[in-house]
Amino acid sequence: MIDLYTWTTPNGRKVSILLEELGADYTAHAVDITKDAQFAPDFLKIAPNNRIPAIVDHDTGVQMMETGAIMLYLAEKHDRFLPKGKDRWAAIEWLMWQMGGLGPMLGQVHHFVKYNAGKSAYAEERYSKEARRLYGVLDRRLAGRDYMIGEDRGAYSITDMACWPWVSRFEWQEIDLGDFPNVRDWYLRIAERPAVQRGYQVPKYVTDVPIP
Ligand SMILES: N[C@@H](CCC(=O)N[C@@H](CS)C(=O)NCC(=O)O)C(=O)O
Repeated sequence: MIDLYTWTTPNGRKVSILLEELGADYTAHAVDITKDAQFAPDFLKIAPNNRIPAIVDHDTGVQMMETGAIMLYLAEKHDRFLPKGKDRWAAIEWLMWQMGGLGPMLGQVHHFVKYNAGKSAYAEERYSKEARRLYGVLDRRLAGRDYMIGEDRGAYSITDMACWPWVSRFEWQEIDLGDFPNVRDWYLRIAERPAVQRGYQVPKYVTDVPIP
């Protein structure tokens, strides 16, 4: 059984969507980052960077923070959603692109454009421009493909699951998906998946189990 410590944000949803896709046995615990729960000393023991999400896997004794690492761990543990051979490295390459580019830059757009509009014209322009550049990169990657990684039209993988929750906030980013038709089609294709719809709502049921 896995304990997932999370909140309804893009990084949290990356892991809850993967756990739902895997049909894994897990319990979600809410770490309300709007109330600074990520700074609680008990949470710090499993997430030294004070960011959600984090997991404790009671089957293996592994506990982890950082979504890129958690997604690779879960994909390997279940032998699913991480391609083999050359495509494995493409999956990791684009997962790192999400971790180092798409996520952090869109996070800055949320901060400056959505929540603090008008405070820094420079930051709004810089991160909005960077967001459009990254959507362009993703749109080119998805040309002629259904999913980001794999032969022919590609196969759904953790790389898609890592990028999708960030794109799902395109309205906050003032992005018109009509300008990026390959991203739009990919976004809608993944949005139809029942596991994605379930994972998006986590943590719906808040538990009071203490962090081990
Ligand atoms: N690189 C980290 C980023 C995690 C992260 O930034 N989580 C955000 C929510 S999306 C958070 O915990 N924010 C709380 C805060 O900023 O104090 C990961 O991928 O796990």
